[in-house]
Amino acid sequence: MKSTKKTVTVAEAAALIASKNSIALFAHTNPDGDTLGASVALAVALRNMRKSVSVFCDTPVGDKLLANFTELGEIKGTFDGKYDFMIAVDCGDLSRLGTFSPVYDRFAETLTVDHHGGSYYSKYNLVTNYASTCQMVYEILKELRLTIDKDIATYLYMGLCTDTGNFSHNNTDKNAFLMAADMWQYGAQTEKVNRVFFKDTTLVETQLLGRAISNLRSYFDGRLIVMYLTQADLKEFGATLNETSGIVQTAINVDTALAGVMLTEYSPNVYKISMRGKDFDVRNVCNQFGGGGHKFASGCMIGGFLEDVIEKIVRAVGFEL
Ligand SMILES: [Mn+2]
Repeated sequence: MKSTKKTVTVAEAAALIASKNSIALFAHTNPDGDTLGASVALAVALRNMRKSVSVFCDTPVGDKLLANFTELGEIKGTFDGKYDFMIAVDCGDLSRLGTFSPVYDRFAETLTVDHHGGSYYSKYNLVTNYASTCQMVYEILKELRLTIDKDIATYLYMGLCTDTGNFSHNNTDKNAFLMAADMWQYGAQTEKVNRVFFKDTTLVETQLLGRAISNLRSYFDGRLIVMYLTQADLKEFGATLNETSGIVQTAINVDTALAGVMLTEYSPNVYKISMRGKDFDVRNVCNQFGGGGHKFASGCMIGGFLEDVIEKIVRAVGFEL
């Protein structure tokens, strides 16, 4: 716990960063394109200022990302060395730093750069409600008058593009499009970022999607769409649980759907449930089963035989529709 916590402006954050020599950056646990893009862009740019910078994340970056974006390979999973300054990038609260939370919390000189409008857990807090943390890093780099090369632009674009859902979520505003234009001008590999984050799938992921679609059921005139995969399905394709993560989107994409539900058999007769809502509060439903999340993107675990679990969900959703 920091005894004094203060809010800082972009200019103040930039001045703080400029005054330090060795800096540790922390991406959040289970990293997304924004935390990775923002921290690596900041690291590369600050090294051009002759600063010593390391990036830490408690979760390994996936092979697909590493193969396409080589600088992500520099991210370290264990803490090392001494630093003058620590920055938490895209972390709405201290727990988002995962296993690095204690080391960060014990250190005096810390700065949050985040857009979730969350808690103030650092000594200095640069917190906005921007669409992405990469937009905040862009402002810091401009303040420091650092050159933005094509790699930095690619990483900044990565977070902008992923946190706006490829410029489709309702957080996509004029500033997001203007920054995209700037990144394109600096040489960002926009097509590659789009392909890796929004198009590429593995063969197994596509096979699982096909099976889940053939298992699709519609209830309440299509207002609830349920899809599922059993352990036998996963085994048949030699798949792991995290290869099923995007499938729920197919359920909620049905135009009539207010709720989309994906059940994956996590262990025998235990189902991991992902729910998405359109103007329908799925968190409320997941809460009833001890889960939670966001209002329109939530999850829970339910034990039982497949048909019983589906029936429980249909009843709980039907009650709220
Ligand atoms: Mn973010």
